[in-house]
Amino acid sequence: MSRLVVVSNRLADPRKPAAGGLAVALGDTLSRTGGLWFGWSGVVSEHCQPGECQLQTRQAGRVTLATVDLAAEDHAAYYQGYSNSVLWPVFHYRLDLADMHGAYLDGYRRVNRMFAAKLLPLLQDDDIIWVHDYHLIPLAAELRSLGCRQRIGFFLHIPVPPPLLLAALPQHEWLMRAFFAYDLVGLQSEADVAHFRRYMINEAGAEDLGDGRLAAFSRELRVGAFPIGIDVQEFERLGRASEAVQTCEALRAEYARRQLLLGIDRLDYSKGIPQRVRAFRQLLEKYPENRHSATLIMIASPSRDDVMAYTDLRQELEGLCGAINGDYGDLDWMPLRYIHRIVARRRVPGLCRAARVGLVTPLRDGMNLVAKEYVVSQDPADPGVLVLSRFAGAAEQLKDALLVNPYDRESMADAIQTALHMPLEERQQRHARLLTHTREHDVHWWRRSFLQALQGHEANDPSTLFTPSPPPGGEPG
Ligand code: ADQ
Repeated sequence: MSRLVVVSNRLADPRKPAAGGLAVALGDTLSRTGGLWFGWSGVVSEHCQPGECQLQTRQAGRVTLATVDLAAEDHAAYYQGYSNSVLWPVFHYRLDLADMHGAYLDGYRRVNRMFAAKLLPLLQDDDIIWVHDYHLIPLAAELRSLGCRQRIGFFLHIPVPPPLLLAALPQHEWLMRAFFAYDLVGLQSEADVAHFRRYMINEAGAEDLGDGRLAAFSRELRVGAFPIGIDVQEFERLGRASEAVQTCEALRAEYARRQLLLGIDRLDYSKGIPQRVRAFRQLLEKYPENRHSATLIMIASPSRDDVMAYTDLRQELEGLCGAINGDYGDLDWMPLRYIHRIVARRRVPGLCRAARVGLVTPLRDGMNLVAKEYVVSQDPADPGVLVLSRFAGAAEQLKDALLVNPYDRESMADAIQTALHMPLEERQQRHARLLTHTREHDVHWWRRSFLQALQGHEANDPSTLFTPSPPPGGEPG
């Protein structure tokens, strides 16, 4: 059995309970094969030069964790810059928020090159390498240029926008060509696959070989949808534990006369949080019977505070929340509780179970795991209703949710009204179908299907080793 090597921007000790579903799922396989997990340590170091930080390794059971610090300049250009101020907004269709700063690309490429150079000596001949997410798109190209011949798969956790939006990226040819250094590219949804294929065929001149296979730059690539799931069993276990049960009971007691609605997100502009507050305001305006009853709890964890677009979002949201409570609140009822904090993972199932309506309404999302966590947390005998944006990857799978357009305040308010008043039998039927799908397509199913596809993929002829092209503007330092 081949050893698995996982590469991601951040890594987690898979033995620690706080690591979460993805880390646990990857950790399972890593532990079985005695694997290696490589990535950034999370440390911004003053002791190394850009592109030249030291490798550190430590054991976590049978898994080797190999990490590299980042110099401050690299952190600013690779992580905050190109990854989070260019790729994140563009891939979430927000060209208006992209900060196309030339120096960011230099740092992005420098860090990917450094990672490739540090990782290469750790690799064994029959390793299977699985690279994760937008921070590391050019990693395989850099590895190949150093002579790496192992199979390499890539999974993108965020959406792929339509070709014309991708083409707005100044270095799109360079970036997209780098995908051909992989053997398999996994995306979250069929919509993402369609966009990716159309870009490669129309903009990069790739040949469509059918069956998800594309040929270009003397290489063959397979692309497919592998929608990520949650660790259902682990989440159910959490839901039965005392902290989740107490959280649910305390909320139900406090809000005995109310109907709770819940939103849990990272505070990110892709999550459609202000739009959700506006739709809730519209609900109170249009359906006044919900006043003194419907209460929205919104827990938005701090995220990327040092990127400008996030500071603006926070201010906008605080204004909206203050206004709704000021305009509609009463001595014995506040319509909205906004909490700008991360809540302990152990409490999340209890929060979800107490909520009659789960509001998952991103403007664009690769998948959105909160939608699946909400489904799994419900009491099947008296389940709540999931209101889900049609623009979340999860909407392709969770068709029994109430699907909404988060840009349309009026129809979203109507959907919330429907959710609040949905008869028990319909709630049960919808929930049963959502639960079956979420169970069958859990995180272990996702990991197995991706790795089977990667292992089954006919490897590219090693003599056609991919050579990365320099980005426009010449070789970065
Ligand atoms: P994210 O955008 O981070 O991930 P998402 O899928 O929404 O996220 O998952 C977030 C996780 O963090 C969930 O497990 C949720 O419970 C937890 N969480 C969020 N806010 C929290 C809070 N305030 N307190 C406590 N816990 C909180 C990216 C992509 C997604 C994709 C995932 C996985 O953007 O589209 O689903 O990767 O591929």
